[in-house]
Amino acid sequence: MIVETLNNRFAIEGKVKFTTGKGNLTSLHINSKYASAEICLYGGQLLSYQPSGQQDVLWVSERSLFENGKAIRGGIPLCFPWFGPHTEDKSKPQHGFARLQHWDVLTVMESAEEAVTVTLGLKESGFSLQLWPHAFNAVIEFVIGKTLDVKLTVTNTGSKPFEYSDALHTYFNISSIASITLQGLQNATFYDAFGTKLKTQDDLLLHFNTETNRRYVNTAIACIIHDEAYNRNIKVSKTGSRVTVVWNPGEAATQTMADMLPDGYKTFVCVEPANAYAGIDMITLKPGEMHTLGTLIEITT
Ligand code: TA6
Repeated sequence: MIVETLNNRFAIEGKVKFTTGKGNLTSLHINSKYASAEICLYGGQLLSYQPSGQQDVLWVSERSLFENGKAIRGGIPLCFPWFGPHTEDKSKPQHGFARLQHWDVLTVMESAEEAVTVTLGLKESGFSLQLWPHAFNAVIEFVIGKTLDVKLTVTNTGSKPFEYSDALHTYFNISSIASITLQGLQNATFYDAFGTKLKTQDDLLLHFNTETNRRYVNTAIACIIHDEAYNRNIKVSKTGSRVTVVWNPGEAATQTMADMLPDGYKTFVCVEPANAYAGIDMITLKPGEMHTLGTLIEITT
């Protein structure tokens, strides 16, 4: 749908408007009482969430591509219907196809708490069916207010059961990877990247001195990013998720990524509510069933 039509249907004077952004992709800009935000319809991807008086909570790479068929590096990429590489066919896109598709705007509403709620939808298409032969209805809901509430709900609209994994692959904007810490995963068990050996985190706080790529399993509790230089803590709660992925590529791996500046790794950390482990934490839906993966992001100083 063209920007003018979207504005005619969904714009709210002074609060919500659609524009054509980088790479000719359509973006939705929100200015609610307590925060501003930008959502790109390509990928259904939240690119910015900035509570008043704060640095942006989300990080987007200065070198990110904004191009059909390529993932946007930053914000909250939606990983669905698989997380990471496809288990059987490595030629299929990493992290699934949801972040490579244009999502439809379903609703834009202002709520009594002076937040703005936006829902976007994605259904099976010729493109998706080639990659994953299932009928589905995915809805991503963003509530932009004093806090940020994000929910990805997937319904099986087909006639046979399917299995999928998903993640809200959130890139948090931080002052410096060397000085932040992450709390909430003490005693949790994790796999290093795609490793098969289960380890336990003994420490209360996770520090980032090198490339970090951990999948914590069977953990449902909130994580807190402590960022002294930005004078804030970011609390990341979640629902419908048993895996938390924590990722920062560190210096060496960043040099191999064309869509990142050489020092890009220094100013973000990914903390990702997920159901992401093939064979352990997949979601199975029978026809008509649905599942919601959610995260609530709050600044606590
Ligand atoms: O969430 C961590 C991870 O799965 C890493 O293995 C790393 O590759 C990252 O996601 C980014 O993936 P992307 O396909 O966006 O480059």
